[in-house]
Amino acid sequence: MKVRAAVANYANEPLEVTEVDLAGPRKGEVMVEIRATGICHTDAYTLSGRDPEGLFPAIMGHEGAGIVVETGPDVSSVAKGDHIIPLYIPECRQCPACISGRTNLCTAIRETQGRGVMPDGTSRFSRDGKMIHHYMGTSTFANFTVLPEIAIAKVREDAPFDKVCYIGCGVTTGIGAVLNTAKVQVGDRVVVFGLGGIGLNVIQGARLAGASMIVGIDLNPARRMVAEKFGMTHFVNPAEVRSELVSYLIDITKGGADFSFECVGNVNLMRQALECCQRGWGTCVIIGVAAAGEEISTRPFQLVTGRTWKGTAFGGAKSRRDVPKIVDWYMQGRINIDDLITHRMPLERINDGFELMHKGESIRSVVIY
Ligand code: NAD
Ligand code: AHE
Ligand code: ZN
Repeated sequence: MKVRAAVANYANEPLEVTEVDLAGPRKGEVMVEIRATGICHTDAYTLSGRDPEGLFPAIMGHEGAGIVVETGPDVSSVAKGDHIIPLYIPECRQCPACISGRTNLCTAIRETQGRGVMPDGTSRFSRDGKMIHHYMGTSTFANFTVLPEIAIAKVREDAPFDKVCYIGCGVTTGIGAVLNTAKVQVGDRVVVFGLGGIGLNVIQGARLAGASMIVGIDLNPARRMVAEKFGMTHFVNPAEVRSELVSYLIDITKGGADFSFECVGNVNLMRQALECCQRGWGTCVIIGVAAAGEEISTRPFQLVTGRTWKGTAFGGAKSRRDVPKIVDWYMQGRINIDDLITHRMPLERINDGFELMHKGESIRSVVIY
């Protein structure tokens, strides 16, 4: 069938909004009508050409919400009409990673996902007979997409698509990093580098966890007000700090952070985020994605003296289990998504969404189909 999509033809070029062909779901697959999708910085990263797994042409997007329109053979966990959120980290519940109980990084389809194809090695998207790659197994920048059944979370039907799409990446990543990966405790001191679509969700996660001090760091002064609304207690603009940033942070946290979070993707900040942690036990959680070739470094003494560096993908969330729960939290008013969605646009204006992100004017832009 013909569907409308924003195609990434080449790195560093605007997406082309056009009609493409989408083949129906095969065994274990589901066709979904995407109703809304957020634009995450990771989409911009891959479009920049710096992602070693970036393939072109591709249909990007990984923060969607929609409705099941057709199921392929052997699909049993979802049915036509179900409201769903696509999952770029699936949960097969059978692979060694899933059954380990130690990680959310399901390995069932990771290899084919990275090659931009469905688990059987082929693509459902094409144009003029030439294949177009899937992206992160989700391709939500199309009004219809095909997903493996294990990459779908069924959610309640009263949840608005244009808000809960953000749970498909940013909300879960930020809140999950605090609750699942760091396990922040009541009274902890938290430092957050980068107050964008992810960092502001880390802030709201830290407030949920009962952190006593939440320091937010951003070069963009406009982030201060919204971050305060989400629970930030102290704002730091590195451009205005007269002393060395790490010493300044250790000073204001009275010894260092119990937990710090890097939400930018900048390896220099990753080092600062580790080094501002409390001697003896402080943990730095890396969320930001840096390109292949980038490396993090620190004096090993930083680790010898009890600091820990760790990372998280999708906030450590077990996707099919946890995403419906986070949708419930939103519907119960326990978390705020509405104030982070600053811009809405039709697919035809998706390139404006990327521009707003690069200019620091948006927190999340959401494309409404
Ligand atoms: P964003 O563009 O919305 O936010 C980035 C923020 O960092 C902006 O507010 C910007 O002003 C700030 N910033 C930039 N340089 C800075 C500096 N030197 N010092 C302080 N602040 C600075 O991006 P986002 O959508 O929040 O994504 C953030 C990062 O998280 C990206 O690298 C993205 O790829 C990554 N990410 C990772 C996961 C994961 O599962 N690990 C999930 C989603 C996104
Ligand atoms: N292809 C990229 C991978 C970047 C990456 O780490 N992605 C995160 C999700 S970011 C969502 O906005 C992730 O899920 N990582 C786990 C995984 O298996 O990829 C690169 O840089 O190589
Ligand atoms: Zn994302």
